[in-house]
Amino acid sequence: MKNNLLNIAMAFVLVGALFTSCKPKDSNDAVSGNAAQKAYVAPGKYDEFYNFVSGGFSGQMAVYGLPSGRLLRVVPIFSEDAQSGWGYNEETKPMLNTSHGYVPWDDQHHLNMSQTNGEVDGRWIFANANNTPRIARVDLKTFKTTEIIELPNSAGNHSSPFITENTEYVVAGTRFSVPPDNVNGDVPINSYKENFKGYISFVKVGKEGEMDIAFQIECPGVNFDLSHAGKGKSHGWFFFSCYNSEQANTLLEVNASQKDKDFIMAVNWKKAEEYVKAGKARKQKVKYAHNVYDEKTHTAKSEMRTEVLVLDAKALKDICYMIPCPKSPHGCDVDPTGEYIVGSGKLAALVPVFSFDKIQNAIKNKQYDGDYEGIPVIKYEAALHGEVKKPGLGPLHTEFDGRGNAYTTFFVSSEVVKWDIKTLKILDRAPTYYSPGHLTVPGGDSKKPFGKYMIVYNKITKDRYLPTGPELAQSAQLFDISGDKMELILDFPTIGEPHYAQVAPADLIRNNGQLKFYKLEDNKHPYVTRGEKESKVVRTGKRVDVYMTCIRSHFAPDNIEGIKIGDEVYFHVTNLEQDWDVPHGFAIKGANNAELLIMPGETATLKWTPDRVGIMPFYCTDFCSALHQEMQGYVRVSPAGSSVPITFSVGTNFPPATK
Ligand code: K7E
Ligand code: CUA
Repeated sequence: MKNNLLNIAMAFVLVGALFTSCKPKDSNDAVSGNAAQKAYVAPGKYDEFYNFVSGGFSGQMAVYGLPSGRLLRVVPIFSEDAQSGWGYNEETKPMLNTSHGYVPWDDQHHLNMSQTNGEVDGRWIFANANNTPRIARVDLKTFKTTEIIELPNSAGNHSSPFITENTEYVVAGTRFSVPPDNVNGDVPINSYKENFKGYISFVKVGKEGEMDIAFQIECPGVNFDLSHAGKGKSHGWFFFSCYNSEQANTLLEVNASQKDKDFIMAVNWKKAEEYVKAGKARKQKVKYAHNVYDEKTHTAKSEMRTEVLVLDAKALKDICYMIPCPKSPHGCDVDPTGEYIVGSGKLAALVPVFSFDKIQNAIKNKQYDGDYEGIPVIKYEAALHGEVKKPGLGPLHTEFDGRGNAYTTFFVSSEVVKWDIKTLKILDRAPTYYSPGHLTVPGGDSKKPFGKYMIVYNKITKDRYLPTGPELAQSAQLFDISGDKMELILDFPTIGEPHYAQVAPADLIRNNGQLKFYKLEDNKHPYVTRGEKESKVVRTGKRVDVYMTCIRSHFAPDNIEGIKIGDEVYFHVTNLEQDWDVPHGFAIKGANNAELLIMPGETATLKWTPDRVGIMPFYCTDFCSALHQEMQGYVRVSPAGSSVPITFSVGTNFPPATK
């Protein structure tokens, strides 16, 4: 009992330390003389790298240029977007559909770029939704979210989405263990040990990027936190950090910090594949959404799926192995060779590095310390390559530069520590401002890191920027890591709260067939209007479809009469431009879902329910030409039951159809 209290007290001290990270010394003179030059990209010049940064609680992804830190674009993934109309227009609403209905805002932590032979290939970025578990795929030709798949049997999709070296799978582990979807979940919360399970999902990625849940593995109830795929020699394996091996269901800050060691779970997914092939998976009834955006119809479709294949880790015995890892591991990172697996225990005073070869040997020789809920536990020493001693406080994440060095963030001591993967010697320390979470080296979690830069994403900004009320911008910090010492060269503010990020050479993305506009002749939208002559207004009962076009600098039609109170009006606006960088906007007074932004060759639909009699103007919201301000029109709204017929025109100052 006394011991227990002491433990609890200790845990509070440690947890307290987590909240009150300290300000590093020398916080003002950390920038050297030529830093500005190193981060400077002259006007009109391109950056060297694209930096894709998760938006955390904003649900978005931000795209920056490096080394300048210039913000290039914000891409809505698990969010509506008051810039592109994502989630507001009729076409994209299905993208945010889930088995819980429409979810317009989620929490997005990790991005992972598609890889070929373990190298980033610039085709797609995958993103996790943490809260309502989903994985999204962003097409890097269009910078648009083109697919979202929901994950059943999951809650808090945090250790996600990490991909295998040829993008065979995008993999996800549940943070919250919960009763599986197909059983009665109406159970006491304190029956955690008995009823709660941790599912990990293997989502197959097809040639065109299309996602499909291949199988799930049912594991003991713990919190899966982060993961990374094996690569090279460890290709075929996946590694997940897990905490709460105590299986607590309340006051986790104390109760899940009791044990000296939690686990890294090693998963032999090649073996799991074999079991699935051999029919060892059971079919489970579930319900999850699969949403696909079709570039030809410019329209998303959402369908519900009802079944997954589930493997039982406990029954199969040789697909999952637990490796003890000190104190609530967070980051789980695999070095470029695939030999070393770094576990970062948030409350640990050292950073353990495991060896893939040793893990394999330990499995072969059954060097186990019993089992955890039926999963073999490999002896710590048998799996360990070594420990980084006295590295700092609160280790979170590690990236690699491809030259044998690892870089780990320390949340509590607010620093990045560079160390040698083989010798485990600490080589350098750099203070960060303040409390870093993730960090990224270009290609830093692939087989071939590009080195050169490291970007640290901080949780707390405090005095780094001009104050902006209670909420301050989050911050990224760019370091030059080409020399022996890490050198801070730039601070830049970020969107939302940045977690993991990916970096790719600019040319890889620029030359991947970037789309400049949609070809009008390929537009298969059911309400496309390919030319002004085809524009029309069609009434079907109370529904009115407006087939509208826009081109510099007018809409067709731009005068519409015969709309009545009680109508539902759909403006299907096709942008006829066939040129790069000429979007048009569309806004009509009183529209409850705001506006449209329509790319060249695209069709987008705004639903409008007029609420009053009168003349309602509409106009283009995107400055498109010198006569942009002339790009406008009128809709006449008459009372319900009015006999004003539908008429529409452009270029005719016509006399009113009726008085
Ligand atoms: Cu460390 Cu959600 Cu990846 Cu953030 S997690 S920091
Ligand atoms: Cu079209 Cu402004």
